[in-house]
Amino acid sequence: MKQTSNTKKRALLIGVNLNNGEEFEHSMKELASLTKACHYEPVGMITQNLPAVHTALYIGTGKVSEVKETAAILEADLLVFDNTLTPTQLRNLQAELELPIFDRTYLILEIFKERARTKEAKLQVELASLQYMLPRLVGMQTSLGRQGGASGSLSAKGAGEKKLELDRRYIEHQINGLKKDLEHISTERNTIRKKRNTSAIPKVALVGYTNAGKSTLLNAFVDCYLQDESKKVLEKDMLFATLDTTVRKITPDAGNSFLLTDTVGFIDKLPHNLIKAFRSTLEEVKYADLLLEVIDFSDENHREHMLVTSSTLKELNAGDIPVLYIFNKADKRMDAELLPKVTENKIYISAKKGIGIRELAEEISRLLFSSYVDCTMRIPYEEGNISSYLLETARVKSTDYQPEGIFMELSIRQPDYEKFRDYCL
Ligand SMILES: Nc1nc2c(ncn2[C@@H]2O[C@H](COP(=O)(O)OP(=O)(O)OP(=O)(O)O)[C@@H](O)[C@H]2O)c(=O)[nH]1
Ligand SMILES: [Mg+2]
Repeated sequence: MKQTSNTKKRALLIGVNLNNGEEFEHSMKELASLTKACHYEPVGMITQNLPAVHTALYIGTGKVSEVKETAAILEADLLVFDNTLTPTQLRNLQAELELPIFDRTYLILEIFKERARTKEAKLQVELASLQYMLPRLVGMQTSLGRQGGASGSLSAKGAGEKKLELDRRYIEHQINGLKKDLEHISTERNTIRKKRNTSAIPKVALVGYTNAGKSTLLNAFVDCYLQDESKKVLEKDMLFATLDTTVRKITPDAGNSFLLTDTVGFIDKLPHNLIKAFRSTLEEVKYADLLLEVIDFSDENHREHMLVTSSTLKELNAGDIPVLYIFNKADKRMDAELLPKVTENKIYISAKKGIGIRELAEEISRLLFSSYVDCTMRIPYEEGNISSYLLETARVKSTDYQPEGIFMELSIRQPDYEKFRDYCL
């Protein structure tokens, strides 16, 4: 899909404005970003105000010829529609407009396809695109047929239909195979997660709209507390830079470790198939003790982005997990000396400049470890597993190795205190 700038395919963007709101303008801007992320060049935009989309054509009948003329004038190579086209709309439009037609979902799938790195992410994207393709085979075939200059004879048509049926069966077979592979990976992931659960280190997940700065924040934590460049992840000014889940153990101070997970970003109208396909990756979110919702505070649409994030979280059954709101990129809107700013459940930081990372870690610790109990325990040497568990999960203020056992001055989570209170002095 990669092309050099002078050979980039030219895309004409088409949108239907249903509520005359500002939202539409933002959504068209986002469509242009998605188009660019697919390495196409947006060369023009046609919009139409309608009370409802046209069932058969998406845009109004009269608008179709305007699109045709404009595409010719602008020498467009392809057309990009702002919303998911139904299979019927795609087929009808394809018959009227003799250019390749893409929609928002298709672009997102293409970007995911290009960015997927791990085996699991690749399978997930493959599954989502086959599911998208299956009901649209007819529309896609028409376009292929036209490009190939197929004859309109009856026999040719019969052969086409046969091929279509074979394609359909083949794709269904592929879909089933992919689902099985993914289930298998998901079982493995559960085993790993269970192992992690027994270590009782609280889990914190970074969530939020794509490009908000989640990966940059993970890297800022690595800079601050791990100082190991190899533990860093990709951060980049593009939509969907991250598709794979990464987990890092962060230890701001003794005993206060937590596991920090970076996840795939959300977007408005994220194709449903993709959410389903990425469900196992995003399960990390469901099992988190705390969510860090990263918001691009410098983006004028950040409020809409927050709504999208909260509805996506609900869809992932993660709507009840406590959230700490992180207004990131605050360096673009506020004076540096005013940062970081911490309020009730909000914190204003700059992940890129490393401003507010320690304050954020304190907030995380407060939220995760506030139900801690201070005590002193004597752990016999034969209970080595308990002492190592405590060293890993509790705040250990001092350890003293005496003949009768290890004396530990601790700040320990309430449930662990109940569990080990027999060892308390
Ligand atoms: N000015 C400024 N830029 C930032 C800040 N944090 C992140 N960025 C930039 O925002 C862009 C996106 O950052 P990422 O960390 O890749 O965003 P993400 O949320 O992981 O995005 P996806 O993985 O695509 O969902 C990068 O170009 C970062 O350099 C910040 O605090 N200030
Ligand atoms: Mg990222």
